[in-house]
Amino acid sequence: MSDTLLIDALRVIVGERGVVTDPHDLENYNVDWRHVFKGQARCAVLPRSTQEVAAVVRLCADQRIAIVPYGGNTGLSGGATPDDSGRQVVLSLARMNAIRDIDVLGETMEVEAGCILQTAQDAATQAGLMLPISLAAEGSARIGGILSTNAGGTNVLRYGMSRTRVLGLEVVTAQGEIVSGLRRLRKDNAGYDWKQWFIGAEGTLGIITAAVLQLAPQARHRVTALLAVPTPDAALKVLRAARHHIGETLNAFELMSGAALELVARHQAVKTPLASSDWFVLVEASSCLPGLRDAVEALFALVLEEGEATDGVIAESERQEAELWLLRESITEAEAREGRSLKHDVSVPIARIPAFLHEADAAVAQAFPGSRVNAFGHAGDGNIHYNVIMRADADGHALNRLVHDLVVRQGGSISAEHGIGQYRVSELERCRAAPELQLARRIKRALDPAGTMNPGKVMTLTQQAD
Ligand code: 2HG
Ligand code: ZN
Repeated sequence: MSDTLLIDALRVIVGERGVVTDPHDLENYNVDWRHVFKGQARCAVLPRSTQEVAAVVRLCADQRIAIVPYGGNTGLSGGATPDDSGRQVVLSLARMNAIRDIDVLGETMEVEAGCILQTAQDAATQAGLMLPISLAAEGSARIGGILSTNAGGTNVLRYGMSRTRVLGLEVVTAQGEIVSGLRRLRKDNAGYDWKQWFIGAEGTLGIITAAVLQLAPQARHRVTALLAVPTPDAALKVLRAARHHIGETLNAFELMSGAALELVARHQAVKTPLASSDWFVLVEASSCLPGLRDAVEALFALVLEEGEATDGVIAESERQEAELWLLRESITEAEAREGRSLKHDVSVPIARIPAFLHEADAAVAQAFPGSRVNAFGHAGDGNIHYNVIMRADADGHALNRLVHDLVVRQGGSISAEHGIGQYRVSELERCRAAPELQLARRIKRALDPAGTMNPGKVMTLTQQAD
């Protein structure tokens, strides 16, 4: 099918304004926000309804045209960036952004894939509830992308990954059929839980068009605090004490190196209220019941007395809370301004974080002299962003292999929350055992036999052995 015929056919489905072909406008779809991944889309198409998504997918499936689903373009693994063939069609969900329904008693929200996370959070708050998915990119990330990548964020410790929020899902399959399972049930054991196949599949099996999300009661009493800790080991002792003393109220337990906060001070002019330290921990806890602040103060007195923390501050106002979070949420931007950095979004069993950091720091310093480690992350979940700032000519693949080998040795994962996208395909295939990879390929072939759904992401299909 010629470009002109394809564009005309797409316009019939989604309307004149729903197809982007202008090279300047296509740039948004060709490049990820960090400008690390670049491709060339044939065009971008923006359907307004699930029926339109299905019609676009059917047209492309007929013509064997590959589709790259696209949310808020906030990913860090290139999952929404087309290849450079100029043949792939980017399908953006941006015009499907309705919040269809909020059920206050059942604590659920039915929402379309293109809704921005923050909009969905605000709607839940207005209804007297909360949507407990929280991440730095929440002002731009869209629900479909969040679910397709099973995004993590800062309160996974308490509320789980995005997957755990999903009660029901509506998808368009690779063949262009609409499968709707928009049930708002907490209990639904009727056969295979097929929605899990699409959550975290990064658009390689079909397109998520809407979801029913499980909301949570608002935890109105909130305490946010920053602690200086001497070592990652001490940070874990604080974590253990926090889990023991304030238990399920702990939303977030974020570890940040002193070096990470120096980057933030340099590039974002945001400074920590505490004296310099090798490590810091940002803690947030919340509860429906009063008395939390006293419990957190008692906890802090304890860890300061034991020497597990050396200094600390508890936010006194919402403004101060926001200032403490700004430190944490500015790290990614600050790192991007510092120069070339290679990201390692790794997880290890929590107890092994100190050993991993120790081994990785030594190995990286030895193999890549002059590189600088920017380590921070969701220590309460065992997830460390072990990013390395290095010279433009340094061998990034060798660095990735070195870090990932150490992760695997500690029983960890080479992607905790950012997904595989196009960035980690070869590393996943190197680090995961063959039976796991074969199982994944079998699912891919069953659901997308023509291989038109986001090809080249998550896995390659060249090994046809199984
Ligand atoms: C975060 O935790 C994000 O802030 C981004 O997952 C991490 O920049 C990164 O590596
Ligand atoms: Zn993160």
